[in-house]
Amino acid sequence: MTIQTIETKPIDGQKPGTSGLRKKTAVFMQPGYLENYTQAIFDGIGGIGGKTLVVGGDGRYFNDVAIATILRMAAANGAAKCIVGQGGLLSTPAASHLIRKRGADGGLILSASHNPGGPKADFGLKYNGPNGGPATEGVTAKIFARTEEIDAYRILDGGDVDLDALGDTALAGMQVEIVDPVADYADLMGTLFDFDAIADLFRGGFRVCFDAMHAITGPYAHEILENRLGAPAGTVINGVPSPDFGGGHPDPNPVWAKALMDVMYAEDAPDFGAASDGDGDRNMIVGQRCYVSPSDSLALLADKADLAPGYAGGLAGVARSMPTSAAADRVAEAKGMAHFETPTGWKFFGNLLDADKVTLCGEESAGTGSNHVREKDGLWAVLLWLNILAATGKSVADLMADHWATYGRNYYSRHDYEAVDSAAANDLIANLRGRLGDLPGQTVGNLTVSGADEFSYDDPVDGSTSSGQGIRIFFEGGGRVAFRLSGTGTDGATLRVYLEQLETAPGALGKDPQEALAGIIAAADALAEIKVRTGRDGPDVIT
Ligand code: VG1
Ligand code: CO
Repeated sequence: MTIQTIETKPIDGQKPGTSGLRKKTAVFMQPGYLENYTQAIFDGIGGIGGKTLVVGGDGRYFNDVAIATILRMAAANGAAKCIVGQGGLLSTPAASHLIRKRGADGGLILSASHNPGGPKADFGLKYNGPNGGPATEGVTAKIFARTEEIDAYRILDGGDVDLDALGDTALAGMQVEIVDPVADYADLMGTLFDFDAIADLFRGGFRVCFDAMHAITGPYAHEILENRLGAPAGTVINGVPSPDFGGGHPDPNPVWAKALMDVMYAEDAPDFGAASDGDGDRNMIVGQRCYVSPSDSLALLADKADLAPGYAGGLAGVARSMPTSAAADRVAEAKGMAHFETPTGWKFFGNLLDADKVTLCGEESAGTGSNHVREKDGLWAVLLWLNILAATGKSVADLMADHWATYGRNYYSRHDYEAVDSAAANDLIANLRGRLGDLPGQTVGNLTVSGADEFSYDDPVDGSTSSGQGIRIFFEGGGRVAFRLSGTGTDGATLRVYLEQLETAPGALGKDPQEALAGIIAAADALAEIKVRTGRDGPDVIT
């Protein structure tokens, strides 16, 4: 095998978004596309000579072929070692854990997360740093800059690694270690949670339905829930990862996980339901006829995490992304904990976690996690919920009712307008931006605007500023709407409209969120002219 230096030219549009580079699979499969981006990552992080990298993905179409290319490039660029999940598989949180556990210099995670997979769907690649977390904006800016000036990439002219064979092998001068993708992660979960108490819960007949959505969490959930905790076989459904996720959309929300919602709202529903996404970092929590919004889930976990052994000493603080509801803030304030509001994307939590300013983090998009890794973690959230259910003996519905009675309820919903014309979406945001100064004091329907701004984040740890992170409009009485454009989509623009209304009156805590938010929803449309500007009658997806 010899090292080849292949001449290349910059390819337009290789700019990482909210979480790495995501494109149509066919785009990623174009000659040189993956190679250019991979070389730009290696160059952008200052070269990989002598370094150790973790490599793995969610198993979607092109995962194995892409890993073979990445390994040949890593060897040609002088890496000392690659640690690869067997079969090329690693969930995003398991990859984060492996980077940290092995003291690796970073990792490459192949996934487009909740986006569908397959030859006609999406593929993605992201770089995580030595702390196990997604590259910070400073690093992604360097990677992007390299994509714009790249003139060559290095790759071995051959050499394949059997991704299925556990153990050590070599590729040219680079060591390759194929590891069990599940074992280390499952062991970590055992150190955080009271597995005996959860196993007792199962022995007592407590029934769970976990929908792996044909994606990466299948093997993890089988091992942890069924093998280690003793839940009956069949607890995990859709548990075998497939390259196109069974033709489905592996996004754990009431729309795309409707089959699970139907199970959980049936007469004979199990006690607890959950689902995870393509790469295993998201979670949906649903009790018997009781869907828990991700923002509420974060708040409840922040309130009760100390019931689990890993968090028995209490939490340093809690962070949420800007669009996430303020429910977690209310818990933090009541408990005297620090709380932070960051831009969308897990990369913004890394510094806060590294500096021990927070222990728990969450996003409204079904992401929750803690300082145990530097990614959000779907199964972790499920296990923390199970630990809390075991410790309290209460149902999900009772826990939520108690929570709202104590802290009030932040009614919440997100309305997504997908594949909108990009120019129209950008104009909508620009129009709002231009009017921010005039909005305070204006009335819309029976709501009065109390404040409006464009969210900008000053990182308290490294002093960096991230501006342009979404438009926020606040109303008197605890209402809010936020607008931003997705950074993970691959078709036109996706407009996300985040709607929230605080309610504290004891008799008004059990409403349907869409009804409770009707005034905010109408105000959002009136202020942003959503229907007129997008040409849509209503959102494509409501979560
Ligand atoms: C979305 C979510 C965001 C999440 C990101 C990556 O980003 O809104 O909260 O961090 O996906 O999650 P955007 O830019 O489309 O709104 V994952 O599970 O897709 O890696
Ligand atoms: Co994901």
